[in-house]
Amino acid sequence: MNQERSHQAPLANSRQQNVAQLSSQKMSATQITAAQWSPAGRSAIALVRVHGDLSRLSSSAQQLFHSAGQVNWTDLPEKSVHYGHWGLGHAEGVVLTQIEKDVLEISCHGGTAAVENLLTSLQGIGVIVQSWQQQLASRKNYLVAECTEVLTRAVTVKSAQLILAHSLEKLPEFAADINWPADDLSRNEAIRSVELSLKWWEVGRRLTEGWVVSIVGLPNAGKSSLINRLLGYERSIVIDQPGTTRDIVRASTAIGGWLVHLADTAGVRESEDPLEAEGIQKTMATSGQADLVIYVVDASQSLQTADVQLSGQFRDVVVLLNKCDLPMDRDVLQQWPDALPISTVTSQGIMPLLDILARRLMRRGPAPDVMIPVTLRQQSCLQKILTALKTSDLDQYLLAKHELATGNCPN
Ligand SMILES: Nc1nc2c(ncn2[C@@H]2O[C@H](COP(=O)(O)OP(=O)(O)OP(=O)(O)O)[C@@H](O)[C@H]2O)c(=O)[nH]1
Ligand SMILES: [Mg+2]
Repeated sequence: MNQERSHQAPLANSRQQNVAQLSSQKMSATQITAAQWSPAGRSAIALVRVHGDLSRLSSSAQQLFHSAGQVNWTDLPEKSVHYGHWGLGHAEGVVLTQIEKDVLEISCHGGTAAVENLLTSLQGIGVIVQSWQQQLASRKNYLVAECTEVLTRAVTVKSAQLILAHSLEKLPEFAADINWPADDLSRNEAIRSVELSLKWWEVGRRLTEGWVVSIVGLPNAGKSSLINRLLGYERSIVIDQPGTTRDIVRASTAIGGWLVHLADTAGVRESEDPLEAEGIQKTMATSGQADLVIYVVDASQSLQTADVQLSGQFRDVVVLLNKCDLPMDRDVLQQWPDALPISTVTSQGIMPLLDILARRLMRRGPAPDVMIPVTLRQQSCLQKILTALKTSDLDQYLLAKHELATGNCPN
């Protein structure tokens, strides 16, 4: 395995194998494979896909499916649907759909046992059982399979739309075109296009990972009240006592159609209490790495030097003047004349805040022709293509394009 591939981002579910690992398991064209395409766990129905030329199975395989219409399941006509019973003994009611020549879908009861039985019986007649990602990768264009796998991890419609339009529909086409730019003009254009694409990697990786937004401020400013208001439920404890939140309280939501991981943190102050001090340390560490910090000021109190110092410490920060339902301090208003006044009690300012956050996370969408890398592997291949274009290295250009298209780095 090469360096790039060993740096692939981990997937949320251990059953979901990274497509990059799959190219090493090349299936021969004659092999027949089966995979569960519906999620594991409890459900009313499940779906197993069988890929390959079923007429190659031995004649004993025919006994596995007792069709109501007396058909032979290893030789079904394309686009036909058949009800019957699967297996010997206690037979399971199933529906077989021959989607296309070499693709058969078996719908069976959900849960673990029915699917296991089905897959075990298929294994018994020589079918190779795989994960759906393996099956997809061995059948489709490698890069298409990789982008499709990423697409399944998008949790918002907007993220899925970007992955579809800017990765799945752009990258395979770009990787397949191995023409070296004919002149300097087209080479410069290619360089610009790849450079632009690489800039979008920061967005590309967040389409599935999400953005981290940390809520920071002095004790009692209203940070926990704000996370609860943004989430729409009482995630964090709120009481009128400074130092309530100690550990970081995290929760995820969608803001403006983007996946956001909110972190409510411990109010920052000098503290003798080791537990609180530890919480404050965590606040600073988490917030230093966040994509965006929401800094909450209690505007009903007089101006605090600590607020001015602390709010200035973060790279990307949105300052909020909370408790605007109460009379606000004049010095506080003068200190942050452009800050958004909000109230977590009356919800004033919450909708404008959501708009501000959405715009800060994604200032503007990509132009229609931009390709967005969505895995570290894709980003690294594009980087190699860029270097090859800049150094006029045709061989490296072709190698990097080949690697992007196939997941294999030829030595
Ligand atoms: N009037 C008013 N009170 C608020 C508002 N937001 C929060 N509070 C009150 O302020 C107090 C502290 O709120 P929290 O949300 O616990 O504040 P915090 O910043 O999380 O405090 P720590 O966890 O101690 O750092 C509570 O009594 C809240 O009800 C607001 O917009 N207006
Ligand atoms: Mg709190």
